[in-house]
Amino acid sequence: MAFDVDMIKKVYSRYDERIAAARQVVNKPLTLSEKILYAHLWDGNATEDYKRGVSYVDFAPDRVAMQDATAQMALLQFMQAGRPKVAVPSTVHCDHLIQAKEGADKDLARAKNESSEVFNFLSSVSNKYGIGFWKPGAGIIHQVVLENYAFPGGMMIGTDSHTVNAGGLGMVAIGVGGADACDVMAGLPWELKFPKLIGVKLTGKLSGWAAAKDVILKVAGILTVKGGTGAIVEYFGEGAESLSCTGKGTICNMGAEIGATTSTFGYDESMERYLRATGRAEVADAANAIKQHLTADAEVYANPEQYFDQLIEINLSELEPSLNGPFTPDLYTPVSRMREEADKNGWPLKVEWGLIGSCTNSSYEDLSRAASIAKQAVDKGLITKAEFGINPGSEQVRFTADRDGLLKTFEDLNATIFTNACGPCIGMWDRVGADKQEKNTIVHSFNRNFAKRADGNPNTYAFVASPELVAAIAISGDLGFNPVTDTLTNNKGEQVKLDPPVGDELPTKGFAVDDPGYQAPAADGSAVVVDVAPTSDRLQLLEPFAAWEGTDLKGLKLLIKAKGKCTTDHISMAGPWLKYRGHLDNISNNMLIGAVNFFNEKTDNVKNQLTGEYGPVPATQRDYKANGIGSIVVGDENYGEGSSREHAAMEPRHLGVRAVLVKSFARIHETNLKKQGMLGLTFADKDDYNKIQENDTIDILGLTEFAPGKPLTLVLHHADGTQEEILANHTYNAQQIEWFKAGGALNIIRKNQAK
Ligand code: MIC
Ligand code: SF4
Repeated sequence: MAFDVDMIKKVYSRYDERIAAARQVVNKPLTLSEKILYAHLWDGNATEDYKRGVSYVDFAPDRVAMQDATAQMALLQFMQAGRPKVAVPSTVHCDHLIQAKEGADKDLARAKNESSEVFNFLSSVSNKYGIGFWKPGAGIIHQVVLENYAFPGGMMIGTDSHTVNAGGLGMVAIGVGGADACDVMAGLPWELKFPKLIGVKLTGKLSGWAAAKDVILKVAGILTVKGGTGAIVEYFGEGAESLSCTGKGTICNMGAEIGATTSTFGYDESMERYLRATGRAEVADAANAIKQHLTADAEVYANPEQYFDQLIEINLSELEPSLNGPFTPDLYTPVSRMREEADKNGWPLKVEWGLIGSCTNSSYEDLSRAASIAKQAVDKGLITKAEFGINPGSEQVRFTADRDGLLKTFEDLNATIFTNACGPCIGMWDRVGADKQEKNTIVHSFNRNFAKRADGNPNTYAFVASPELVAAIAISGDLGFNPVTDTLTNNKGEQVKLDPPVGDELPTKGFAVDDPGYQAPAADGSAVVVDVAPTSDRLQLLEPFAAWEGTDLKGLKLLIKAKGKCTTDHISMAGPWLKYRGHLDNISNNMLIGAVNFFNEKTDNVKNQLTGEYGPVPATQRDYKANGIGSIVVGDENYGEGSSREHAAMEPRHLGVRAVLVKSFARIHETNLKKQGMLGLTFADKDDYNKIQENDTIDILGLTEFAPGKPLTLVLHHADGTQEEILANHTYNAQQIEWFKAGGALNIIRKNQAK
């Protein structure tokens, strides 16, 4: 699997010098996040004290990770860059394209067959360009990365928002769009606005039913889905040290749900134990040698309020197990209040499914703690009320859990063991009856619970919880069940109580695996041919987007004014659409079909201003395109929250949308728009959102003087002949303005490469 110990040692060998240089410029004690950031400056030693939340900085990440659903677009772009090999160690993981239905073996065989074209493409591109390839069934990207590649003090980017999971092993790991990954693989710097820093001080120690998951569920409740935007969340304190490494991963993983750039923890013994248990003693030794740099300066943690932009304190000893949901991951309800809340809000109490898995919670520890609950159900004669599905995080976890009897315990409850893959977490779930769209409740240990996400049913109420709580609630079949206080009736009619979960942080007999599912790339890949059939409906080579025409944009039609939450799942739905992730034209047929039209409250139903008729968003936009007319999309707060999928930016670009104007953006999506040469703008006055009318034609003025910090003017031509002017802000820096002018960042790389 070749984790690159030499690369890691090289990174460590420059830490002394880099940190000394950072101290000079920053001139105060350093947080861990700053240490890692300053140790990864593209230009070497720091010469400037970067302003948090303001300065754009070029970084040199150590690694790139990609998953199958986003790697296709990332690698199609990389193929256009004209490089023979990736410039930094990179991996591809096949995990998103495997549907959960009957159980691991059958599901995997079916997926391999259905998506063979895509898997073969990814395998041959990887082989050609020096990328490590993890086959379907090898596991979920973030679990595999944590087990094999993440290392304390490293910097990684990945084409998936949950790349942040690797913060559990003390990395600064950040989710990006494929175009960013393509830059780094092409040997270019990676740019990021220097993040703000949120400190989370953990005191006390978890006990009883409380789990690491409950820490982040609580933080999400406090910060909401937007609260982490533009910030790195740094966890510290005795409580942090008491958590396992994979537990820390869970906490960092769901940092994506609060919009945080990433989250991280200082290097400690739990990380050392994990490194050694996963065959990386050499990395642990190397990390021990520079330990002082892999955590913040003591002064920072002694007086955190002076060094973080915001500080949160959580006492683990008082933490209650909880569930977040439905429909948004920040709606926090402690388990003791769930029955009351569910009654009040009309959430169905009967639980139909309990799902354990996803990159958030599929470690050995997670399975062992949940299994301890499952075992009690069997031993105490309880009949499980809900159905159970398990997705182990990696083949190594699965093999070991199988050897240790954990999977058998779940099977005794009639659980279905699905493939080591994302499965239901990304809508790859053939759930029987979901098409009937009945109102129902499921509980899962995943991270996201947006409407329709797991099974496509808008009436599925999904709640996020720790695996052990999911197990308990699935056994009881009752969303209001509180295992801390409540009893259940067993098959003899007796009242029994579940004891709190117990589990092993790491397998006592060590990890084992037969075939981890890894394929190393060819040493010299120059002869490897990558085939993309021109007739394929799954893959399509990319054509460069057209450059900006050099004038203001006039006469843009309003395509849609989206109302309320508009995540990347609303803009470019996953589930059944995942199969078109390598075919830009085909996947564009899902563009914005989940967004709610402000004017009629319907999804995928907008007015075509040319015909006056209402129709699907993609078809309407294709009509504008065919008529050579540009359009504009208007949105609400935190537009594009959720995933890193750049299809949400490329589809509008491909279909001729010229600008996206919103109240606020989620970071990755905003960057994705910029990279693809789109205009991503925000209302200077958020109330101007109300001025946008259904029949508006809009001009964007000021583009010929497009400059950093300078707002653009929009003229709204209303149907009644009146017009209004509003101001739109943007965050484009000089470089990003060049991307816009060139028609996309890739056009610049391609040009430079040809020189
Ligand atoms: C997700 O959890 O939504 C995904 C699928 O993993 C995405 C990436 C994608 O859209 O492929 C993410 O989180 O970035
Ligand atoms: Fe896969 Fe779900 Fe994790 Fe995304 S959040 S990487 S879909 S398991």
